[in-house]
Amino acid sequence: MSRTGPDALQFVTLDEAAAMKTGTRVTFIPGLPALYAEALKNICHVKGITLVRALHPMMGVDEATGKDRQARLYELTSQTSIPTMFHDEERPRNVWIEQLALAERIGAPASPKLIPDNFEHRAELFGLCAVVLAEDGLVWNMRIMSDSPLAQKYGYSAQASAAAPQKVANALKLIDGRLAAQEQRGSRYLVGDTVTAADVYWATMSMCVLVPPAEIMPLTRQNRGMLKYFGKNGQIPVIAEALTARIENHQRYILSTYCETPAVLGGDPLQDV
Ligand SMILES: N[C@@H](CCC(=O)N[C@@H](CS)C(=O)NCC(=O)O)C(=O)O
Repeated sequence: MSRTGPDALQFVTLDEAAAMKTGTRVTFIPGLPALYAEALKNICHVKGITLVRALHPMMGVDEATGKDRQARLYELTSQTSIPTMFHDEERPRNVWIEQLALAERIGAPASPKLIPDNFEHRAELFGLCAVVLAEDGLVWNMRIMSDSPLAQKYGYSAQASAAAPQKVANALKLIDGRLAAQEQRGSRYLVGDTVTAADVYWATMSMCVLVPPAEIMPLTRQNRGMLKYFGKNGQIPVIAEALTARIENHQRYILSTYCETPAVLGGDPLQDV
């Protein structure tokens, strides 16, 4: 077990998580709302799934041992991205679409259905989620807007980077248009008349261009740089132009109504904003 303070949230190690034979375990970085991990946590929250939080090893080489810090994670999952999800003795799930299917299956019987039965709605849901979460989607393009070790993993080049803000804006326009059409029908949700995975994923991932207030996303020593960076993304002119009050209202509504708020992050909370 690892703790960062006397009352801090507990995280088991990756090895402990992998060795457990029952329960749902998801990897996180304490204090940091890594977007896909944060979104999966919110999905599990809506589904009434109790999570054991495990430590996700950071990229890079351990100074003491000279070894790749993610070697064990790679051994267990054949990849290194955050989050990985273990459930009972099933194979680990590393990709959002599989994690969502698992959460839907193991969620509490009375919890909202996040993947609609209606196939037209389902097609809309997975289309919207892919525009936000899949390769060349909104988050992917947000990551390559500037160069970094993470951006390099996602195909950073000067050309791809220059095209990224417009792609982010195009995704925002799609979401806004969708919300407007739904509003006309009298629905506050992206698909149909009830909350779905599209709302939960979008509301969480949209933080990368629209930072919610501290009542929703508290500040930590670990996340302040990231939140500042997210805030600056939202000020890039083409993105700022596409960020509507409708998008903001939907984000706040979904996060504060359905998700874990204020977000519980572990790490070192900061009082000052
Ligand atoms: N594997 C996830 C995506 C999660 C993801 O892209 N995580 C990034 C951080 S935002 C990451 O950990 N990348 C480093 C790596 O792949 O090693 C999925 O496709 O659902």
